[in-house]
Amino acid sequence: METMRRNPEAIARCIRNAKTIAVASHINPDGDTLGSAAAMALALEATGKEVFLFCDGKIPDQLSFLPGADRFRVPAGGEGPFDLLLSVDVSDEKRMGACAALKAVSSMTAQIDHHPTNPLFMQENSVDGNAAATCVLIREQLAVLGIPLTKEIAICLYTGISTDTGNFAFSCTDAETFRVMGELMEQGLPLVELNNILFRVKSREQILLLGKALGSLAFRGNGRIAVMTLTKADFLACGALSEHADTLVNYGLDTRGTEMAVLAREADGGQVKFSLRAKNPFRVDDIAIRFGGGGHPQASGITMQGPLEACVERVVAAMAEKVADE
Ligand SMILES: [Mn+2]
Repeated sequence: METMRRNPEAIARCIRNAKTIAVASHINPDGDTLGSAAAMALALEATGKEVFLFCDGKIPDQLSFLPGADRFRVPAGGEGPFDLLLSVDVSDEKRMGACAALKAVSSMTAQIDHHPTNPLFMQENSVDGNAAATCVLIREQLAVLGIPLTKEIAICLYTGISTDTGNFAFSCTDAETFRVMGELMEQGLPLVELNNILFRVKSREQILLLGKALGSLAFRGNGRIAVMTLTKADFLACGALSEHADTLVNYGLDTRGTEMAVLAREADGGQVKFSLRAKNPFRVDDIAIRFGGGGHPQASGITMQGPLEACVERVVAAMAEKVADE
């Protein structure tokens, strides 16, 4: 697949020709799509453009510190017209959600993105599947436009770069990531403060639920599979919601000697939600598919009808079979 299609000059032409610009983020917004959009708004407004921010989804509380976080609107009809619609970090048109309707009221459409599967769904596309984050491409875009960085813009770009690289730990992290980071640091980036907000501070519910999850931790398959379970009663006791359990499965996977990890949680309607993880070269997506779920080779999910323990036994048996095969 052709992944190198950076075209900041084409995007710059679109921007220079536009006065009113709608910037669209993707559904279930993350740090990269919101950081990209917020940075664009700050930069383009500094050059006299009129910028409108759109996102079909709730801005996560954790990202409410972003400059302009309160400016994102869900399109409800009646917006525009705009000279340009620019989507950022949106891998395909479906991921625009309600923002897709803005195409019809925009004279020109363009996008900046870093997903290798992007089908280039706008009129002008600057897409590089090898870039660590869309925010890396935004930095390049601003350079081509001749718009200088500011501390506020640096905060936005750091948010996207740090979250999409797993705080500079994922394999997408490359030399360009750190070259851009060097420039952001020169703007007085408050690194420690932002790192705390994005990667350290947890809600009380999350920490209490972590205690329950670790209390349930068991090792199966000769110690190569970490299994954790959370019941409805656990969530109730912690005052926690299902989303507070989202990253807990990693504690199982991070345990030395484990190749796979699973976290099963009781959900509404008697359903059980599974988070499956594997260390390369092991994979769990085939197990997830077998039980009606899906996902990535090393990170998948399943939703099954309970009861909890019977479901866990079936999934763990499938995992044990795979680790025994190696
Ligand atoms: Mn991204």
